[in-house]
Amino acid sequence: DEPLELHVEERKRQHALAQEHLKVEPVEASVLRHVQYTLARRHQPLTAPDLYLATALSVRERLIERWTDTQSYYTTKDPKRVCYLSLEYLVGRCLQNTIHNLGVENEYTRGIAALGYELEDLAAEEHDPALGNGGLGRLASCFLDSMATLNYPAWGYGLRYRYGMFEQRIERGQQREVPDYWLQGHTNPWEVQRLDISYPVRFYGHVHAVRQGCNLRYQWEGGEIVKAQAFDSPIPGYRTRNTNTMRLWSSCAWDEFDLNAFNAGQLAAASEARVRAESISAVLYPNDHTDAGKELRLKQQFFFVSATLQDVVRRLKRSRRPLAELPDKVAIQLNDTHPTIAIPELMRIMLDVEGLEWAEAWSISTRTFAYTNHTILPEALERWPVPLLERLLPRHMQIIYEINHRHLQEVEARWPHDTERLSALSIIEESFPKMVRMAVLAIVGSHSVNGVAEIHTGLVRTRLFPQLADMWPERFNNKTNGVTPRRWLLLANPSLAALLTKWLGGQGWVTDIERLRILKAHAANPDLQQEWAASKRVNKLRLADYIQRHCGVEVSADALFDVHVKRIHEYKRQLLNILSIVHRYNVIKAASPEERAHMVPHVKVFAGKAAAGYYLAKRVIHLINSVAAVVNGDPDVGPLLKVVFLANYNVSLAEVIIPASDISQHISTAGMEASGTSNMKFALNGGLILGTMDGANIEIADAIGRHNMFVFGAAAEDTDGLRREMAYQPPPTDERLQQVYSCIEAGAFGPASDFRAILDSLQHGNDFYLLAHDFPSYLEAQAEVDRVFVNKADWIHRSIVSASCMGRFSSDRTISEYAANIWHLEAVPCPE
Ligand code: H2P
Repeated sequence: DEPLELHVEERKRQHALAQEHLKVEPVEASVLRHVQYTLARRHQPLTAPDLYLATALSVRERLIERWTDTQSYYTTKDPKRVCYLSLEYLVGRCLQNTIHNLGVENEYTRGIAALGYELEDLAAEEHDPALGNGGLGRLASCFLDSMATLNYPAWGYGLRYRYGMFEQRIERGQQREVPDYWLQGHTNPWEVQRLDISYPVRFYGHVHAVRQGCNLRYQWEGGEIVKAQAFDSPIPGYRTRNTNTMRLWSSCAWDEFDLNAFNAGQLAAASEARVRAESISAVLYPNDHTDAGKELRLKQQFFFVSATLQDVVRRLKRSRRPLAELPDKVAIQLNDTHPTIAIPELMRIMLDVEGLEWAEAWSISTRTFAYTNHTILPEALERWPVPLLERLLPRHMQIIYEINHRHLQEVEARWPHDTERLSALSIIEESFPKMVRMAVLAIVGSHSVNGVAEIHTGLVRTRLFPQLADMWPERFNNKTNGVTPRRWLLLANPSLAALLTKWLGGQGWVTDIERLRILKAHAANPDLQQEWAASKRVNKLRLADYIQRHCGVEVSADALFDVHVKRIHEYKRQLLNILSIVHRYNVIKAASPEERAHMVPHVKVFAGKAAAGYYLAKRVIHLINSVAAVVNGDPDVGPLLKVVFLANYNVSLAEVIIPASDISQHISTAGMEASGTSNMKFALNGGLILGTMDGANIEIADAIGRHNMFVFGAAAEDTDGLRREMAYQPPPTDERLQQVYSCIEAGAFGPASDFRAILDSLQHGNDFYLLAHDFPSYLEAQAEVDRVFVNKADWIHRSIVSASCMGRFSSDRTISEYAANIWHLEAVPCPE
């Protein structure tokens, strides 16, 4: 045998050779090499999709170079790492993000131009993977970008859904869901299939007790085994060598094919297990879908968590460390309750596989896990039926009972005979059937519980889990969300990015948006104002072009662009917005030519998906499109009002919409939106906010000055009282709102029956979301928007001030706080 060192030396030499090669090979040559040898399309004409793929493969080589270096550096240094467990990621397109983070944009822009294409056009060929529902998934991707940029040794773990969030089409004004087979038609150049990394994951089966000395040990046996196969996506930091890993698990059969069944002539049965196994990572669940496919969803959660923990434990063992050191080497962040089953699974591994005693295992586990809560909406607080858990994960159910038993003993010791407290604090809800409250399990089993904005954390403490906060006040903390300035400013808004680089004397702002504050002092500078307005115009023209191409509606960039984009949900109140638009339409129709001459023309932009089973949300989409059809087709209204609904909202579309907004709406019923993150993106791009005092709007108002925002509506602390009053004595409906109802009922926007459910929810329901209550103050705030908009200098001044005061809302700040206060993590910069 040759000595090992020889191999190492030889590999070093090859590596240096490869690096030299990369350095000298011009971009064109590298891209064409991939066209010829990877895609094997030497004799065909060059098409944009081919060229995109070849470009991506060329960039990928540089990415992989950094990634493998980083990973082996981490292995040598063996620092503490963080594992971010999330069932959702909204990554967005990768090509330009990677090029920018690697700092090779000039080379690639020139190289691609030499081949006769524009880099941006090629970038648009990339399919935008939608492995998430909304803010929660996008936050996870912003976090991964920040962790890499800040050189934290971090892993993002998740599921590689074959079908992500559905593709939304609008047909006859209504949403139609089409499967989003994002992997179809091409290889995904941004992932590496790790055939060397896979784990078995068990379901069902039974628990077997064995006596060991005077102890009983439990073994989980039988059932069904599924294989978790790793797919890695390198996550590059911005202008740093550090390149982290997002590891997504894909499910497949442990035994590909049942040859015995096949030989016995049972053709379908032969591949049955494969089909069942593959269904686990087949589809992403929409988050407002409460009932469907409960068992499959729980299977997804356990599948992803089990593979992840096996991976974590394997890594710890590779570095020859005992499990007792786990909390010193790994922090695990649970993104919402979705991965909470990780707590009993880690306990099972430590107790049943590694033979630790309960007390030690529990101490290791709680010091490792931390949990983030993202909502106080009851529909999103997961509860799993005990019978389902007993069947699917019998050992875990036993462990959950044991955790609960010990936890309740502690409660009893501190508050003797307080049965009310006991039942509030129990992990098990004594209903029929009994349910496991995953959020309570997550809090009991973690050392940190955080909300995502100040007001939200307050509500988590006081309204959602007051008894738990009472028991462990030190566990609860706030980490206000943030967004990455790389994707949401540098990439999405090239004209504003260029302006900032010029006025701030360099690109330092990209990793430190606090620097934008310098601009505040120059907000009245006419040169800055003029350039600022010009940049906004470029973005508005880009969106106007998109609207023209996709909706066939012509809009003027002189109009006020008023944007409302996010998941369609009653609490986010797209309905309130469209009702106010009907009112605006009524006002325009009744106005004299002189009055019309003074009106501000508006373009109302909506986008967002409604969960497939969410009836009312889908009716709201229908209403928006029906109003749009009438308004846009009314020549009498002309350019004063245009309404568009842009189909299939996703990260890429957000990148076009956000930089173009004059106003964006964040108008949730106060107390219901945990944070919101698009509000941050809009403000950072110089859009003004029309919003309620909810979520992060409150902190944004503090940062930029409340007078630079248009605020309306009930305060969070008043909503309960208002609902009670309303139920006792319904107040009279605002006349303008009544007129809006009458128009809809009279069929102005199509058969009233189409919107009956919506009207009923407002008029005969309890108006839980307080639309009627907030309507007058909403109109007032809109009138104020119009008054300010006509004064261009004042408007731009506010726009500059808002953007320049958004420093706090970078996900770099958020991640630094998680690292310092929850994960206790050091940065590990990989040497160049
Ligand atoms: C949720 C909350 C938002 C929050 C986001 C990230 C679940 O996202 O509702 O208020 O900003 O998580 O913490 P969303 O509604 O956008 O799907």
